[in-house]
Amino acid sequence: MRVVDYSELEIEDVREIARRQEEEVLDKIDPVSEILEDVKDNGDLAVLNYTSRFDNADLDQDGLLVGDEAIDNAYEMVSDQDIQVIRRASRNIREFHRYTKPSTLELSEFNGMELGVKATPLDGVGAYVPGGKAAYPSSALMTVIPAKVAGVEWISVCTPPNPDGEINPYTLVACDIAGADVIYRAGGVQAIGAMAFGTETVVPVDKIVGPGNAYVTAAKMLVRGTTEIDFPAGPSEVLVLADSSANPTHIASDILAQAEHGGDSLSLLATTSREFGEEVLNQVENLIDDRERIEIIKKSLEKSMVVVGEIDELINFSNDLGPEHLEIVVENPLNVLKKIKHAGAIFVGSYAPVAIGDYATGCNHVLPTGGQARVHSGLNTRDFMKTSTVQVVGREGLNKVGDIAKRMAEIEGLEAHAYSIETRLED
Ligand code: HSO
Ligand code: ZN
Repeated sequence: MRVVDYSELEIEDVREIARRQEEEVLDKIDPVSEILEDVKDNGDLAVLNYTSRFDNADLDQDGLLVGDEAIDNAYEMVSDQDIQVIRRASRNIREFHRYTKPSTLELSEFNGMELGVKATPLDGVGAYVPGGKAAYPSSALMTVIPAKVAGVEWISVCTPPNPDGEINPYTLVACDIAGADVIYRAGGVQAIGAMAFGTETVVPVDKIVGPGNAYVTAAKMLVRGTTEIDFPAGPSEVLVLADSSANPTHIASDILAQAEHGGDSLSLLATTSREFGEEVLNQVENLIDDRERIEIIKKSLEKSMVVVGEIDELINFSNDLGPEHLEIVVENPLNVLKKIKHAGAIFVGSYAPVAIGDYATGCNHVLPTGGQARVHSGLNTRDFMKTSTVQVVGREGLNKVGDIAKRMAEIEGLEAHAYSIETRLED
């Protein structure tokens, strides 16, 4: 991990850090489009072929669908305590998402009219839950529960099988507790294609959400148009903004936690104190040997960086970056929080490691990465809803604004528009 002064950084360096995933995703466009075309043309057969090629799992057509028996078996394989933990996590996620859900219909008075918005859920949503070597039951909770809370009628999950053709039992239990209607054994590009175009087995959906690798992200971008997607959620990243009041061991533990996600994940520390930054690096060295995923961590830390600067410079750095996760561990965190413009999820205080939000606070962990937090919010109930405007207009409202509409219509040469107002004004 290198230590740099903020003043040495060019804005281009910062942009490059933020956009590190862009090129990786763009590189995949050609192979990914070929797979998508194949799935579109050949349905289940294509999905099964790619499942065999990429996941080393030989399924037959019936194997694409997870049946009740497989779910019952999964419950048998997971201890009662762990089922309770998943239930508790899901309760917190449900509560937070209920609390932040937009109200269904809200009307207010404007110029003698009643105006407002009516929010309605999407009909069908597909959640992509990464799998393969690692299992992410938490991502099943984070995608399915907000959809359920939003009122989506049909929620499917695609997740890749292991070489035995099975899905991790924790993921299955989490999908079931979250309320998924159907689970498919399919991963990668073929899963995204199947949910977008539909196959003999996989029902097409209106929107696909969830994190994935560069292939999955490229596929989501390519099916846009056929179906909606959430946002690019690629390799994970954290920016820790800390001063010397923070505990260096805690900060080092968060850097290591971030790094274990994958060789392509990114951990950055921005600090007002060079000594503190160096102490965090010492702690990383001390702690790294005891970590199980040390090889992945080492790979990820190659790109990591400590940036030293004044607090306002570091806030600018963060805003230029738009990190997926931002930790604020300084003496007056609320002053810093006020100035933060772009970040997927913000963790405030020394007892708020990213991992607490990954699993347990109830906030969502599916977040925009690669600088996308500059324009996107993290996954939330609004992603599963859209709004219609509602305009209740009576005589009073018409009298107040009718003349505007009539004259604007005349200016635009739309005589029939003007007439539709006039005939009412004269009533
Ligand atoms: N930090 C990841 C989510 C996750 N962490 C899942 C552990 N499991 C992206 O926000
Ligand atoms: Zn994580």
